[in-house]
Amino acid sequence: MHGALDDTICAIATPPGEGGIGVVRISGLRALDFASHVVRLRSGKALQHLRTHMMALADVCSQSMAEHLPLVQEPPAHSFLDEALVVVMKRPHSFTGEDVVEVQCHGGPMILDQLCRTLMSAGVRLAEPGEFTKRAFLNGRLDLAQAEAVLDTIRAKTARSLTIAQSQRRGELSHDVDKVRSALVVALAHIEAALDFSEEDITFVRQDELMRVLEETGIKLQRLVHSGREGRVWREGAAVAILGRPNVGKSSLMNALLRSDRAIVTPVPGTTRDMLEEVVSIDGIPVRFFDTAGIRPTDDPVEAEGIRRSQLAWEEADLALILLDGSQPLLESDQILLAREEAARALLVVNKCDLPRELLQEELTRSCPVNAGILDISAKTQIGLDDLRKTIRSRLMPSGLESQDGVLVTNLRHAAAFERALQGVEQATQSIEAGSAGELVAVDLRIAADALGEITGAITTDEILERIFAQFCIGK
Ligand SMILES: Nc1nc2c(ncn2[C@@H]2O[C@H](COP(=O)(O)OP(=O)(O)OP(=O)(O)O)[C@@H](O)[C@H]2O)c(=O)[nH]1
Ligand SMILES: [Mg+2]
Repeated sequence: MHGALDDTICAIATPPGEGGIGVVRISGLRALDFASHVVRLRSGKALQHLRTHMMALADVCSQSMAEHLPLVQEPPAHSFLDEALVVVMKRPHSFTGEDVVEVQCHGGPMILDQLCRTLMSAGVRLAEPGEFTKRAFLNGRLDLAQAEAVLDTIRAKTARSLTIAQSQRRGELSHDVDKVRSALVVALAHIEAALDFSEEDITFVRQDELMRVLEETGIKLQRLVHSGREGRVWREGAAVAILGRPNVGKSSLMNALLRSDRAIVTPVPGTTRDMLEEVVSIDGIPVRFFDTAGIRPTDDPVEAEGIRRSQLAWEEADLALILLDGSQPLLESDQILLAREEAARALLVVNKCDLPRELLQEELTRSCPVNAGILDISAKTQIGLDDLRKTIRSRLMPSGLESQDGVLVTNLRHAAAFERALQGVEQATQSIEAGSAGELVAVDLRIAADALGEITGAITTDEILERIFAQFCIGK
């Protein structure tokens, strides 16, 4: 549970470990007061008198200084912790909307830890994960979708994911949601007014006008729902498993995609035993590639465990690449893989096309699952890798929606809410067409408007908030 808003919180805002600089962040009603316990400005000024958003040099102490200690007096030598730059951001012009003090010390875990401990002994509470961002939301600095985008911004793995996260953090998604929601709320108000005054002969909204509004919102929601089906990939990335019998060149392909010698490659079949996982940007999509152990019958328990993991990776992957060796005829171990049900959704990749071809086309077509795409590559000479990247991308993003204008839905919670909103609008449209009572139409429109309200947090519950902010790191 997050504490009340009237207490003051602190946390180390920089990642754990050693660094050039480490930042401790303090936020709350008494942030300046508490910070004065540990921070002594070199200028001799009181922290309260420091101009907002201006840096100042200070000494930081590991012992809470008594409040009556004159400002000009040096802190006792034994309690000197570090030299720091301090910035005060006065409410409401701070990230949280509260008074915030950030102390930039040297990035040593000992310094940062002791600084936080001293603040805590003075009465500051250690922040919970995401609590700074949660306060920004509760104080109206960000809506919920923007707050979630703060996390996406931090976690973005490719430039494109970052651009999308930043546009959501700036509020572009929220803006669209608010527009659609207010159209629905206005329609709802008219319907409800008509219900209240049903005795009197007043028309509050013409049916064709109502249908027009519902049609327009339906189209907008449909686009958002569609983008949400693929949007998860921008935010979380997609998993692509490289599968095949031993020695076909899986590890070589992994290395070629990574442009580094990450995986061990040898001419010995059964080289890879453990699964390797690395993220590569495929035209802006963060793709996690899995290099797996070659699948074949084996008595070796280590290899067997590797093969078991390969199969798990296949089941969990968004896309599987089945690699074949073009310089050899199709073997039984290849055929076993191709015959699997999941192979129908895989992409067949024939490797080693720099060598003379021994894999017969008719043999391949015979064993190949229907509709499977086939690509020729050479992991060694990089032939066909660009085509492979393009094909992977279009398999992961078949709609091409991301190349169009307009915001993208990348968060599963938002996607689910848009689906509910769309269902509500469709249901309401059907009710009107069927000539159902206004009450029924109103119920469906209310469901749709509330679902949209959950995205921006206009409507929310503690449970939703807790679930969202628990995903954040401490200090954010
Ligand atoms: N000529 C040629 N040789 C390749 C190519 N790709 C891989 N090889 C060779 O094939 C052998 C096996 O490559 P790996 O990448 O280790 O194959 P693997 O599928 O990971 O093998 P396991 O880990 O044993 O399952 C090595 O000797 C590679 O140099 C290619 O495109 N052309
Ligand atoms: Mg390998």
